Amino acid sequence: MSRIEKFISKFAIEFDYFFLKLLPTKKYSQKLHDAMKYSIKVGGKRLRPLFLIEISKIFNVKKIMAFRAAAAIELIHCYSLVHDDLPSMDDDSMRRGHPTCHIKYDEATAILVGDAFLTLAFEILSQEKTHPDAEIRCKLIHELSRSSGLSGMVGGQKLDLEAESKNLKLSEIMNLQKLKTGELFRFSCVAGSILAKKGLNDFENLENYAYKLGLAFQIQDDLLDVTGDESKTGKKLKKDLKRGKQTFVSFMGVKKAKESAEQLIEEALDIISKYGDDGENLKQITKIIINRSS
Ligand code: GRG
Repeated sequence: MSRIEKFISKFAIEFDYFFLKLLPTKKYSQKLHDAMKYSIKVGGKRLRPLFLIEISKIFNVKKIMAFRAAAAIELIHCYSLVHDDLPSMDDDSMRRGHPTCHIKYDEATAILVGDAFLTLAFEILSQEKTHPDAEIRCKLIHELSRSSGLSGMVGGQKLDLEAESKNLKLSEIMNLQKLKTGELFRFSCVAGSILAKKGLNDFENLENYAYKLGLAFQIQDDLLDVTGDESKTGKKLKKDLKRGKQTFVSFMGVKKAKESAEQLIEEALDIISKYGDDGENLKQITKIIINRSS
């Protein structure tokens, strides 16, 4: 394992300890509580929290504030995966190397796990511990709802479901992926600047960085779907291929897709070079996006 890989897996352990403690202790339903814990404990790379926290470090944001905003984005991500795996969506039985939530429990429980994660994310952002300034909390809530809702991930998911029966242009695939995947990365990348009360310049810079990162991440995901190893990704591969779904790889081929992802990462690195030495760790993490195998 490289230094940065060790750093990332150590981060995931520290983050998960904090993350699990944010789950409400009052158990209205033992089964729902267990299913929520299960969906978190099966793991995940925690990339969205990692980017949020590393960018927050550049702006000297208090650790507790960055961790709480990071928990909010990871809750949205976890909700989206639980719902995406449902029979009415992607119909998957394995995720992160374990049975999906609706297989382990049942469909109704999985729907409620997603709903509970989604709402808990906003509850966390609305609390004073996230930031003493109500205007900042409100801005975080605004940006997270934008990223996760109709003009973000939910909108992208619907376009993706409809894409199975359509012949999309490359620009349409890019737009779909920008919404479905890129928007959550957008929140991860701008949250630190909001918490630190930075101006529009940093916000837009980081937004631009996030879109490049998100696109490179999605291209790598498409590449892994074709060339990856199921024992490493922890999920079924070659699904897009079997369904005849258009992806960056089906459009450009493996070689061009790889080159595009590398180009996007170069451009992303260029954007954050303005943070100098403070952004060194972030640079290393940015490169991991296209070097990952899971
Ligand atoms: C159900 C509203 C709704 C949205 C679902 C996230 C999503 C939208 C669908 C999941 C399927 C998919 C391939 C999404 C693209 C983004 C992606 C590759 C998610 C997986 O993210 P990782 O690799 O997962 O960060 P881990 O398990 O490491 O957290």
